[in-house]
Amino acid sequence: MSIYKCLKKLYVGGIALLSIVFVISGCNSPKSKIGSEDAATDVYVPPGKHDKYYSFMSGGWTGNVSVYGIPSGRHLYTIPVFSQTPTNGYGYTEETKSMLNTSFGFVPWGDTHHVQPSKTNGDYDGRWIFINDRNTPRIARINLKTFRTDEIIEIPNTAGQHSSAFCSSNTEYISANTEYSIPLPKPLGNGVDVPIKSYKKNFHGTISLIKVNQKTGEMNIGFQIEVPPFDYDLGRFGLGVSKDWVFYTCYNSEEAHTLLEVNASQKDKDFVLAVNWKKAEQAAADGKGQLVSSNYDHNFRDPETGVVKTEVMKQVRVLQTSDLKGAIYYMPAPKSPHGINVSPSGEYIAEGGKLSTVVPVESFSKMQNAIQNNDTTGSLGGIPILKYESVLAYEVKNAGLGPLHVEYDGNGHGYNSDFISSEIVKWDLKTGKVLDRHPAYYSTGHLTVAGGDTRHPFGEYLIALNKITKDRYLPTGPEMFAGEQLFDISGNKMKLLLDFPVEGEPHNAAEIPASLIDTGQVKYFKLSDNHNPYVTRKEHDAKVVRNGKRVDVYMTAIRSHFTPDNIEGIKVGDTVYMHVTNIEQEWDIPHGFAMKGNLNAGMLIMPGETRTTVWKPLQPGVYPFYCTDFCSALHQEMQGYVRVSPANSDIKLSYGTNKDI
Ligand code: RUQ
Ligand code: CUA
Repeated sequence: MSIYKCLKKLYVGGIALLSIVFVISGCNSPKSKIGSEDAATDVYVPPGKHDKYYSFMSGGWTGNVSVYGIPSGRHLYTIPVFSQTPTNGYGYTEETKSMLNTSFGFVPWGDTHHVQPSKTNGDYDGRWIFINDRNTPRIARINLKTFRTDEIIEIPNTAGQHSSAFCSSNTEYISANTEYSIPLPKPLGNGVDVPIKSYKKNFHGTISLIKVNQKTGEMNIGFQIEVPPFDYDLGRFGLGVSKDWVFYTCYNSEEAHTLLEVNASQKDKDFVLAVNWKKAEQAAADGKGQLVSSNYDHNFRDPETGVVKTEVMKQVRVLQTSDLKGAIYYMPAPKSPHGINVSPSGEYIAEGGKLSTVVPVESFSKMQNAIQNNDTTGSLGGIPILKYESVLAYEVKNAGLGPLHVEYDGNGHGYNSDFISSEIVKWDLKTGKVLDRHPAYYSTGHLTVAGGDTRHPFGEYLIALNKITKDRYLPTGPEMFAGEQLFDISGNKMKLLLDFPVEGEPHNAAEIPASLIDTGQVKYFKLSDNHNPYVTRKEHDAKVVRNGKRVDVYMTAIRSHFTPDNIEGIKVGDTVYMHVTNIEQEWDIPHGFAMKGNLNAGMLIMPGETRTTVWKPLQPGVYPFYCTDFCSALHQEMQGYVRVSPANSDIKLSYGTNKDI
């Protein structure tokens, strides 16, 4: 486009700043970054080639985790976590549904916020992903060998569990918390049935530290800490020098319980809560605090049978702040801080100021000095408050409007996202001097740098996780996917490479190098290792067994038939368990199973595995079932029939494949 046309377009184009930016970008000026053409080659991953990183994104209200390839932005997979997922039957089949048990009952949905990869020495180790459910306080552990949820633990005495699921440097603990303080049962509080207006007196916050078994990854609640009724928003463990500490932002130190947008935004400063988890762990080990009866469910995939089991838990150890002398502090932070992120060395702790125009950055060494010198201004709920000036390293000025989150590139830079001014701002980690800024479209929540919360960030790419998509894609009615933007941050200036829409509302994401994950993948399950109680390893062993009104169908699936595929003698009033074993022993040959009239999702069965669906036929008839996955050229032929007779019929149970029954 000529300069003349370009200028003319500027006049005709738009008045708003944004449209000017768009138009300039269309002029192919050499400095143009937005949508520049060479960006295409930067994100191009040729057919048959793999991406360099896996990006794990929380799915927000999808309740799941979605997996993208970076830099291409390809959607690789969705990992079912807290939501029943009809795509493969997770949460519907007998083997998986217990994963969604809670002390409230079966909860088929979740609100995932923070994806956290497991770490060794402060760096990702490619073993597990942890993720929280904010609404029904739970933490899940995903196995990165199978991309499956292996475990979910509920967190009692907690509500609005937002600042999780972050992990310590060697994945010793995952931390969880209360964002929405609540009344607690006796003896922790005055009971749970109290007037809302008695908030200040009767409501409490809690912090939970969940211990992770280093070999198996299994989680159990180590201990909880009762804290004042503020809203604990986000958290991070320290790294390097600060690795024994965990930090949380909190707002609503006003202790408001209604119209929070006004009433929780009164004070100029709220807090960062800092806890020395090593010392707290010691206090719990020394028997400090009390064992409090609390109901919560612990669901895990039995490693032997592959079937999910629920363990009903009854008590938890709760520490009071008085048990944690010298191990718990508040540090003031400007007005309602949101994100909190620790730099790779562990020295800098930055908060998203949210309602403040600066990003405050605390210094861990100054904090230690302030503790030594008892440099405090009073205390709250037994927690000493360190002086702001004594712990502050610097404030990043001109950090944009509505700063929410910070990540680091490992080359001495911090980056913050801005919700209101829609931009990414890059600054010098030693001084806080702003070095670069780039618009984002629109309203960025989290941002993620590859490895940006580890000891050794990979840098290279930054992704802005934008809340508002508006005009970025073809419209899809009132509801649209959220949009992510990929930046190249390897040079002095950030360069926008790619927009890609993503499922749900990804709150945060983590990029793990493919090489840490792709070599260890499980490709199919060995049939000889299948110890599901209803496994059928050979067609010859397929059978149908009646026990009163319960009928168990032991069925096999292999290209391209089921055994048995004709069944008679089922009656109205029966409960029929269809146990289907996929006896293939090859990668990427699933079979599906769906049954007409079954009030349940279909299921996808991986090679070597058994899955069970329960069917209660309500009317006599002949019901076809079929394979839902196009598994071979004869996939259409992979079907069968079940005859259902009236309750009082005397048709005998019979079954078979390739014979008249
Ligand atoms: S957040 S609202 Cu991580 Cu900024 Cu959940
Ligand atoms: Cu098996 Cu289609």
